[in-house]
Amino acid sequence: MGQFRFLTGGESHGKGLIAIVEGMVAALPLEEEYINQELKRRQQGYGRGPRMKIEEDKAEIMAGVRYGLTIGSPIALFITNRDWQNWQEQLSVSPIEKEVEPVTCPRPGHADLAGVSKYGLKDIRPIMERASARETAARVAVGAIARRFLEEFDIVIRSHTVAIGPHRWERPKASSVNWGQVEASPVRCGHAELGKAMMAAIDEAKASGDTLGGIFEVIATGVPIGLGSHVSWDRRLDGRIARAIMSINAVKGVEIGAGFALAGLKGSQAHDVIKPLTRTLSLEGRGLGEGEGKQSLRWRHATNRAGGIEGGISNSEDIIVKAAVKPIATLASPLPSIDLRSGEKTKAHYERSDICVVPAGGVIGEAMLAIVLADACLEKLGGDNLKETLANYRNYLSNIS
Ligand code: EPS
Repeated sequence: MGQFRFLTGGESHGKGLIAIVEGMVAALPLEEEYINQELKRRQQGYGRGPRMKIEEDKAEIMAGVRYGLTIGSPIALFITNRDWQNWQEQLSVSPIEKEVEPVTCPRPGHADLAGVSKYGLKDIRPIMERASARETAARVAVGAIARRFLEEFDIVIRSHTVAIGPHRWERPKASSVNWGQVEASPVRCGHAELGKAMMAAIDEAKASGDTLGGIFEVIATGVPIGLGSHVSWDRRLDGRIARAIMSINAVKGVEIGAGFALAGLKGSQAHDVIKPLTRTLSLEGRGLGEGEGKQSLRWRHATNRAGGIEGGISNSEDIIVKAAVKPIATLASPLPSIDLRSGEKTKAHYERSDICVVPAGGVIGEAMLAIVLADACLEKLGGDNLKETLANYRNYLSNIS
């Protein structure tokens, strides 16, 4: 674990966001435009606030790439916050003369109260700036690098909205998602009628000064058998995925495969029966040599309630992860709170905010899943150069029984 690592820095209204990514192999084709497409997807979604009209997220690659190829050294990214222009006093790096009004009325459900208490601050501003989901732009940029790497292994990661507020799409099976429709839907929902109902619910919430949560699902296809391990708790792939998805702002629940529903089934109903079926995994066309990199698996699971992971190890079925997103904590009709200066009852702080972030959440979930899978692939396969990693994969495939 930890072959592919990253850190982000940056406040929501500061100069910008940075990310430093370590552990990516050399010779991976990578261009800013590829990352920027993912950043654009994250900015969309019905229910975002006015901030997204100000920003046009673009990542500048500051290090680690030469002539369109990674060079194996840390990749440094910078995303400008356009809105910083309007926040230079509140977010000034240097001390300033002028008195800036502190934020002192914590929003229930946000990091505000626990944050100021923990860090010994009187002003909530530094807490809210870093707790803001603006930080996820940096994660999506990192996730794009992981996604680009996974493409070389034919691993594809997608997401869609399962629920917003009371409207939930109970989809029969993974193959019934129309991904083109999802990408075209303002709420990233593959069911047209429900998508409209979700949008109407967002309008309603907005009109009453409220916010809405929901559920997004992330699906990874083409994941080879054998990522993660049963041998130690912190190597289990499901645990690593759950942590990564749970770390996304506003996520309060993570489910893998049939998850909570499995708790109510008998063993004979819950598990995915193994049946004989020959499938071919292929790495052809990667410059590894004529006819090389093909391997047949002689079985598959009849169902996929396990969500592609058994015993903490990927089992070559689709990895399916759902996340429950709470309604965001900044309400235009604020909840009761106290003023930290006086201890008196008041209303929570309100600043411009989003109404619903579930569609964006799915894109962020894709990024986090890509990061975990890239890390697990690098751990399994090693290599310092893409060709070496692919050759190791070919060798691994040819040794699977
Ligand atoms: C956020 C509040 C809003 C969101 C922001 C997250 O920002 P602002 O107060 O500037 O309008 O738009 O999300 C983003 C900026 C983003 O890029 O996702 C919050 O309080 O968490």
